[in-house]
Amino acid sequence: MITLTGIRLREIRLPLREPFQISSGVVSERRILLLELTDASGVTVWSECVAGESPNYSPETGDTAWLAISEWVAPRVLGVPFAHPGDVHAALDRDFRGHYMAKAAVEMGMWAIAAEQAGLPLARLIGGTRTSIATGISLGIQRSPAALVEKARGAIAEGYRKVKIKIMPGSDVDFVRAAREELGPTAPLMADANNAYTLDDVDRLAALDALDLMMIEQPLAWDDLVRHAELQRQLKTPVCLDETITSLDRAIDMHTLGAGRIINIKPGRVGGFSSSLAIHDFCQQHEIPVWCGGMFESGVGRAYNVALASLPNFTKPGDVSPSARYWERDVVTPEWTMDATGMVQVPLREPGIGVAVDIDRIENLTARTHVIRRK
Ligand code: OSB
Ligand code: MG
Repeated sequence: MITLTGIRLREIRLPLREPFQISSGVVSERRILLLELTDASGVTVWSECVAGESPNYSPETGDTAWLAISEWVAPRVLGVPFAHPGDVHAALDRDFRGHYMAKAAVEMGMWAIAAEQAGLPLARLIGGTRTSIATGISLGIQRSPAALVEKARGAIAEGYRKVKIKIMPGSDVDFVRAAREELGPTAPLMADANNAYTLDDVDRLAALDALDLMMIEQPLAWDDLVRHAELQRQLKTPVCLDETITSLDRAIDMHTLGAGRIINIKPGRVGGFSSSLAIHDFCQQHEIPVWCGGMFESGVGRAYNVALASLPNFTKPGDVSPSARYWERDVVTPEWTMDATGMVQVPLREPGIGVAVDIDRIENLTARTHVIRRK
């Protein structure tokens, strides 16, 4: 039984080692929302809300999530007994539209509480079978093709099993072609446009189609399925959807319409673990590969991504890079590391998420906190 007695919201500021540019914006310092959830059994867990600094990826931001958790999510769960964390999604879905990242932060924490109560690693509680997960890197838009080639070459030398190249009009075909030519025909390359194109750009996207990419992620609008289906009919490269897939129903729609052949699952984007598991299972039944996306999470959010990526149908490398790719120093111990073959270990030694927060460091980084108790 899970019965939350309190939620502490906290915003920390964590500077990235280098600014990260995608087609829709740039970020150099993360404003990260961390949660501490306390259960009536005495268990306290940490979770993370993946909403960004501005609404350029999804309509949510850390500020909207702060409001949504305080005003609408917390009152629905505080003091309410849940027999299973799988029941939380429905309670947060009923007559409550959107705010998936806000909901996910709480829902996922409740899975971690269940893991602690069951004495199981989170990965095993949710049915994960892997002991390590394959890792890729997401490279922001660079100044020049040469600068991109240098970064991509370094990433492959470090062991990364997938190199995702952010693209936008003006920084696309020449950049990706340079990487393909310099790194060779078998280098595991893909591109992510974060909605930078329309169907008027089919020629540009067709030029990418000739570069043997593993996939092209979310080329068209953030909430589009119909045009992606039209595009997929014209490309041999699989289209992978990210922004568009916010629920199991959207994953089914993608399959029905032929709008893509691969899904990037980010548990925050789809409202949490129940929804992620449902999408995972649907995709497994329909032979649609999935992989775990990233939102530049701290080591706390990363723990949930690693657990999720240990499920069997996560067959492509995830954007689940080690701590040092993002931060001078992470907020958890141990930090997340990757071996020379591009694998991250799934923590299986202890119950729960498998990392501890460095509370002194977090206190130093904290910009604001807010404690919510049952009214
Ligand atoms: O589109 O996958 C994306 C980061 C922020 C917002 C959107 C995206 C990303 C990434 C980062 O690609 C991946 C990572 O966390 O390493
Ligand atoms: Mg993406």
